[in-house]
Amino acid sequence: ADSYPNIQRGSQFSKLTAEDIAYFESICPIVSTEKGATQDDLESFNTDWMRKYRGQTTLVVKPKTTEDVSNILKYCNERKLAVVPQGGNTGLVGGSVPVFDEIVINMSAMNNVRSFDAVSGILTCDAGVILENADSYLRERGFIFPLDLGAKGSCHVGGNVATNAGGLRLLRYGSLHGTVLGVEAVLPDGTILDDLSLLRKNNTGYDLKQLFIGSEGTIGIITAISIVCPQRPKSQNVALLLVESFEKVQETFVKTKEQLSEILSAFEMMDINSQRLVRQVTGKSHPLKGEAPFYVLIETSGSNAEHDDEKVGALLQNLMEDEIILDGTMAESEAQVRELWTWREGVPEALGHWGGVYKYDVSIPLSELYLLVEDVRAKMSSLGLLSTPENPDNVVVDVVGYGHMGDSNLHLNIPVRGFDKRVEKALEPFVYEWIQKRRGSISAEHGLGVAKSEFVGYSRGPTELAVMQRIKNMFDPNEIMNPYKYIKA
Ligand code: FAD
Ligand code: 2HG
Ligand code: ZN
Repeated sequence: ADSYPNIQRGSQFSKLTAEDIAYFESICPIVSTEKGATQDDLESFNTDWMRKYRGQTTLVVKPKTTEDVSNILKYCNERKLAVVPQGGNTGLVGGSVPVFDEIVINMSAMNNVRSFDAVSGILTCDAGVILENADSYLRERGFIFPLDLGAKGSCHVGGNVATNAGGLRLLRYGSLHGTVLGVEAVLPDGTILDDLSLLRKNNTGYDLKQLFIGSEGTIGIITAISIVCPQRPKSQNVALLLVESFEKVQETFVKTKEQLSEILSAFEMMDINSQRLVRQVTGKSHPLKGEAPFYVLIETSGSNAEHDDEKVGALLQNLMEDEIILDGTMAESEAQVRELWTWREGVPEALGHWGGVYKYDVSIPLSELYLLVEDVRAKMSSLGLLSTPENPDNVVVDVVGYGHMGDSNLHLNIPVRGFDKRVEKALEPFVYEWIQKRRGSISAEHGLGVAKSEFVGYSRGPTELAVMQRIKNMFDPNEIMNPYKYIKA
């Protein structure tokens, strides 16, 4: 794990005392080395999902109510104790774990649904509700959470809002900036900001909740959210396609939008390397027999199974006849729907199978989306770092591209046998400069955390960054909230 050689602990921050611990213990459950917890007990709070980032906290607090959060932050602000808000700790940019000894404020004990209105579809719940639990609650009532992602079994809805997660169905349901109607948040000085609106429309002043969506714990702690949820689709279809070139993937996308229009709910692209890795790690056989450079997963969500089946069937037939795709298969049961999805959702897990992985989550104009993967592959190859049949043990296992093609969002991944300075030097700033040239984004949906904060200038100008810094200073003048991360102005 990184030991943050380029970051110094903020000298303004206090160190925890026995008195501090006693205060926190009087408020809520805590995990503390002062109270007999071992480093092992703290390991899961200190280490991120990728096992790339590791902090050294000795204290985790687990507030149960908004008032608890308020008391904790007020105290920390007065004492200048730095904190890290933590949801399900599935973030992919090192934002959810401490860098040094920041106190972890873990939100898992705030996990109740507060209300649901079956007429409007508006759900209000605590920030610590696990995404899959929120979705199960909605399923029982005929509704669906408008966000879905591979980490749903662990991530929190508060964490999703704090990162402005995009996920697998953004194409259909839009971003959280549109679906989240309200936020309850605690500011660093303990103020409870109640912007837990249940309204679709409310043009009365600045839209404060928007600032919290994607703020990654830098201006306050989200304690509850309200979100508008669609009806659960009665019919769902998934097709997996085999495509010979990225040009044909784009043609497939155009045809798919034309023919499926309102029922299209996901359009995901995976390259052959990603599929080989999933096969290698899971030992399963791929549902498509042949091999080709690209795979596309299409999902539809609608209200009439017969109508939807017909549309997807006709699309597949046309794509085959027009020789846009080489092959395709359509799920014929719910079990098959899930099975086909594993070839997409299982990619991040498979990538983590070796010693480490470098991840780049980028937005690129669609026509050049895959070119980045090809350029990085060529670079790794020319430097002799890429594994080949002749040199199967080279440090770079593979160069993989996949992602939310429907949103022009590529996930470039470089799985390695161990984190390696040579690989890092070849990737950065190369990838960022490549993105900047095309006016893309160096962080499409995962956020900045500690991983991307020093590179934000590749996607944002100095004026934008200066305004962001003013916002940060206004909310958090003592800089106790998730320090060393997010933007560096
Ligand atoms: P954490 O990881 O705990 O925290 C993330 C950030 O939010 C941190 O900066 C933290 O300080 C802050 N934070 C957390 N909770 C709060 C709160 N209540 N108030 C204030 N700040 C808070 N992301 C996508 O966008 N799309 C995907 O498709 C996707 N797929 C994934 C698949 C896998 C297998 C994995 C491991 C991750 C994936 N992610 C994806 C990344 C990640 O799951 C999301 O970013 C998720 O939204 C993080 O939620 P969390 O509760 O785990 O937050
Ligand atoms: C996904 O879409 C996640 O599966 C993870 O955003 C992306 O592994 C990644 O780079
Ligand atoms: Zn993603």
